[in-house]
Amino acid sequence: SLLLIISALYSCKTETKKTEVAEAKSEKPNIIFIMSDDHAFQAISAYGHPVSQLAPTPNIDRIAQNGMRMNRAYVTNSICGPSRAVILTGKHSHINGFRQNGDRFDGDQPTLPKKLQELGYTTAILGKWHLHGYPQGFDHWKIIQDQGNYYNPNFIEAGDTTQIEGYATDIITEDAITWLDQQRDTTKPFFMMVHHKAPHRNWMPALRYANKYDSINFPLPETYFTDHEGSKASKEQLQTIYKDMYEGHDLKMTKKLGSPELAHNPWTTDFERMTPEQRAAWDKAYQPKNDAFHKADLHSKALAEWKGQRYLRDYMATIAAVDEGVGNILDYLEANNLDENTIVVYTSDQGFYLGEKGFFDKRYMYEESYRTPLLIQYPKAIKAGSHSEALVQNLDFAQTFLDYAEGNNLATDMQGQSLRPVLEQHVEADDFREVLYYHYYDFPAFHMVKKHYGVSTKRYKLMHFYDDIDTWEFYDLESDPQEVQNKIDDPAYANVIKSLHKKLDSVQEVYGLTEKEFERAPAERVAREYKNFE
Ligand code: SGN
Ligand code: CA
Repeated sequence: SLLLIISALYSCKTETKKTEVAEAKSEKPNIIFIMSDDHAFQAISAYGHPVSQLAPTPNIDRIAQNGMRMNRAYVTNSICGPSRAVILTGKHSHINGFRQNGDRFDGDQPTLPKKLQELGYTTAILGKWHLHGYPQGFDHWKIIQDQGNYYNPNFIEAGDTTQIEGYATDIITEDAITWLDQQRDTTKPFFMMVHHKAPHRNWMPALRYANKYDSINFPLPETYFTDHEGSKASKEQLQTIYKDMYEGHDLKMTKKLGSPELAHNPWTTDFERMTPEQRAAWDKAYQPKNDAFHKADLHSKALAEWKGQRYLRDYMATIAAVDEGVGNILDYLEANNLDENTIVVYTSDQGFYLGEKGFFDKRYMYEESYRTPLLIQYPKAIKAGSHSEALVQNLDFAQTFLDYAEGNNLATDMQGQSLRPVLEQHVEADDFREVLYYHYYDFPAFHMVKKHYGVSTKRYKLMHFYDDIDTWEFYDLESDPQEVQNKIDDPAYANVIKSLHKKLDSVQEVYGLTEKEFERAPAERVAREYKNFE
């Protein structure tokens, strides 16, 4: 670059030279990776799903307008900690060692932020971490403790835990902007991970949004009352909205008319952490709607539908603050002329159910939880308003960022692919990748979704559920996008299924799966866990 030439010509050992070289270096793009927790693509208006059209996300959509919307982005393992470990390492769970929530991340292994530091980046992470242990490879970090709480959460910074008064989403956004504006080393390109707690369970909106969607009737999915015919693995879960949500904790229902006292609320801390003022404002927002519910005296199907509606209203209202925070970050970049040279990503650690098949939560390899939103802007290289149908995965982030940071040579043992050819439209979507591999291990655990693995192509999906079960499922997404017709025994698909089995064997070999990855949990433990959740 010109600056490098000038500094080479003069090659004087002064302060000026240092800054010039640093500025030349900082032509490497900055990277802002914004990831929310459990944000369904159905809840981002850029994706066009009917639910999101009633609760739009105009700021998150700006990233799609400025850049690319990826319509077929997936995770390798639809659960929090594992997804984060995959993103940090560019390696599948069985290689990075973090297979399920509660595992401990081996922070000594090579990671994306460490490699970016080697390439001259300054790095930061703000918000949810959930990998246990402290972050490595970050010049600055301030993480929410464990799962965190919406109100007055604990944060850990430089080893000290402090409770901070305020709303988690707002605090994380503010911390991100403070780092950008006042704390980062401005002589270096930066990599910042902004990891929201929202819209994770138990979906507590900011007070200013507590009534935002009260008058909206969100459409409940056609499959809301499915009986899971053809899928034993779907029958035997504990994540059905109208069966498994806790009335107080999740649905904020009260015990009786006229009282603010919450119904079943096993984890009291979420509400106990509120200040008296916050709690009073909360009750003011919720009591009228809870009283109206008591008066309506709903039962069976009507009650189940009411629960779905309450869930969607809270979930979408929780996202309102996330959207606002994304807007603040984009505004900051634009106001400070940082937008042109910054890659901004918006994604989630996995997808989420908004009542499809009656579900909340995630974990399954079915589309709603397997697929994740992915919007990327980088005005220098990505065409505004573009979109892609390429099969991409959270496994690909590390290599993508290293590619843009000119660090391809540092990515050799990673297992993804740089998305650069897709983002810059140098490759046809169909030529980018043919199959994706998925593997979920978190059983027995919350919601009791069975262990499973599988492969998917653009059109087909083959899955094997194992542990206290041994069943295969196969779906044709073209004729059955809701994945309610398991065609594993349909002779019309015999050849397709055979070829998917071959693909499965070959990706498992390529990715280095061993026998150990298919181990079952001891039967007594499985039985005990089912009992715990009864
Ligand atoms: C908590 C939630 C579960 C959720 C897990 C994992 N219960 O335990 O519903 O599946 O987190 O979520 S809660 O009521 O305590 O929030 S993850 O995103 O961290 O993987
Ligand atoms: Ca999550």
